[in-house]
Amino acid sequence: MSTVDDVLETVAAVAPDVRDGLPGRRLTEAGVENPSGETVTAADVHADELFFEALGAIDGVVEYASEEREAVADTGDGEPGEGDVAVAIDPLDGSSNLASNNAMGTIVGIADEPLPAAGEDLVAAAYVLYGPITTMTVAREGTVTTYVLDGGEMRAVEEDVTLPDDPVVYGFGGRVPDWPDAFREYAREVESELKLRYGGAMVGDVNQVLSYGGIFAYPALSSAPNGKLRLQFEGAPIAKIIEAAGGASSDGERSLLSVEPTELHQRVPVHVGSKAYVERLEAALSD
Ligand code: AFP
Repeated sequence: MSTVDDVLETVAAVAPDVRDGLPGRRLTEAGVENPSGETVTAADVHADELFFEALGAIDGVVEYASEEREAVADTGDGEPGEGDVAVAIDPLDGSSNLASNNAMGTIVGIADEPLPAAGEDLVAAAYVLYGPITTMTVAREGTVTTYVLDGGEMRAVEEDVTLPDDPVVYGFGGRVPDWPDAFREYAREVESELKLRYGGAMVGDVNQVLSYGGIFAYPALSSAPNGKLRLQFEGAPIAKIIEAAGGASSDGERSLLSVEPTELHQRVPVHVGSKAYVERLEAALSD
């Protein structure tokens, strides 16, 4: 079994423990901020500790980086060798949804280069969706597979997942007054064509786009030109999955997989979904 297989099976095995730890941490803040300056919940910390302990123990996982940790953690496996990987993880994406009992997720990027890695260096990416059913969607070797996690075991339920041809939903983060004019005009067009689906956790919103077709964006904001989402822990792994499913991604100008990594917690405007809507977005922003 490859190190990539080990990582994916370990994420699946840990996911039930993350889910089981949610009820007791529903309204508990950890009293600290993460490197992005966001309030960290006790559930964030718990998930990060579970994943670090399990993933760091895998032979071949030489680096572990998390949205909740300042720096890359060396897992003590020495210099990267053939087949070794670096793992970048958002342990609990959408943790502010816990208080309102809405969907959350875990996002994982698996790279064969040191972190921060470019999206093109991801050999696999996955997200776990803690929804009515706990599922895991994985992109590797150019194809996407969705699994149901039965007691931490991966059971494939959909192979070669692709975005539907006819887009149906959209979800845009940020506040309308904070959107740059060009994005606001684009959004007005999209709103007249698709149905709004925005739940506040990227994994849940992206899974709607993967299931029904359409576009998810957390765009550049007037107050935050690089948007809110992190390239390493959200943008690049999700782009890997959506592009492998026949969709497209963009930071407004180029695929998120082509964005140059400059630092571990760098933010990036994120637009992912059906190719036609991503192409229209890039045209709208280039005018
Ligand atoms: P939290 O993890 O703090 O809940 O943020 C979730 C997230 O990073 C991403 O999953 C969502 O798409 C986005 O932020 C939601 O941001 P808004 O709360 O500004 O809509």
